[in-house]
Amino acid sequence: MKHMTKKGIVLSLIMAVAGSMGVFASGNRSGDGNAQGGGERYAIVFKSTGNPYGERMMGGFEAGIKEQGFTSIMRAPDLPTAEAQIQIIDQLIAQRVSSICIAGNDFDALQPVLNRAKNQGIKVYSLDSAVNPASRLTHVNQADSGKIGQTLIEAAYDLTGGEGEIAVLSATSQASNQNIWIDYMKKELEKPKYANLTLVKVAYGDDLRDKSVSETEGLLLSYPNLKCIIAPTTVGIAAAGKVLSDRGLQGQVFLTGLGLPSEMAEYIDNGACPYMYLWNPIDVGYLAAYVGTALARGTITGKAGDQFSAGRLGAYTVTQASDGGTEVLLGPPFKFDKANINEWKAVY
Ligand code: RAM
Repeated sequence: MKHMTKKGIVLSLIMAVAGSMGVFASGNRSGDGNAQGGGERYAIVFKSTGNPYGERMMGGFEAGIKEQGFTSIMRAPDLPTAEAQIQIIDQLIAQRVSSICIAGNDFDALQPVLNRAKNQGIKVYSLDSAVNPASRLTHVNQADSGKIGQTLIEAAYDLTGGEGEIAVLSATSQASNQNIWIDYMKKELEKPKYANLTLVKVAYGDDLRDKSVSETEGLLLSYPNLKCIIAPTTVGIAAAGKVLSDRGLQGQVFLTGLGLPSEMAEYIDNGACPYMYLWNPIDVGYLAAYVGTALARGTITGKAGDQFSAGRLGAYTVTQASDGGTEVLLGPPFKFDKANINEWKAVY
């Protein structure tokens, strides 16, 4: 895996240390790249502030822009809504940035403001949570969406012994990345192999810690026979890990999903979450930095087949995405369990 190289680990460690020092603590700030090299500004907009995953991704973006000699602008609204992102994008248009990379809080609702940006010559693309193909030149996808859905259902099958009630604890109901993954989970569940697994509920913790805790508590209350929670969000899985651990439910209700090793090590160690998956969020942001500059330079236009070089990650090709647009795919998801979590918890 690309993010398993030694060089990658060292760079990631540097990012992680910077993160733990609070360098990425605020979601609304300019990168410190004081425009050595032309003063072009490249913007990234995450879903909301206070999400350690988003902070690491923006940290990777900042590093990728800075090493090319440009300035990064990192923004995120306090709440994960499209309305709040529209305000931020309007401000970025006024700032005449070269590109806007957005983790969309809605697939369609940002289209008018993103078109305004496009009409000003700003290169618009998404990462993490895609906006619709008409609103973007391409999308930086963290991992194959179908594979994420399948892998998480296989995990639930394995953890439950193949039968019982399972639930999903998601982010917001409008998040396109979680919604695609959940669609693929449902498709996977239609296979005869999963006939004895029942998806009883999809709950939404909105990527807010407290809401994710109360939604987990609600699931446990409403479904006393619940055997597994799948949380395809780092905020949700950490909240669910805490609730299950506080209640001593290890071995009764299993947890899996997509989690940050640094936040989940405790719950992997204590058995609440036997294993989970993720990719390197720092690399997602770093790759996006190179997509932004390649679009601004005209090296790529965002059509399938376009090729570019992404610094330490090497060469990438733009490919067709399942939603009709195009994407740049980082790589496969990686499994974290007791055997490797201690190695990774310091990285991201
Ligand atoms: C959360 C966010 C993000 C997602 C990760 C897995 O932090 O919802 O969009 O990619 O989880």
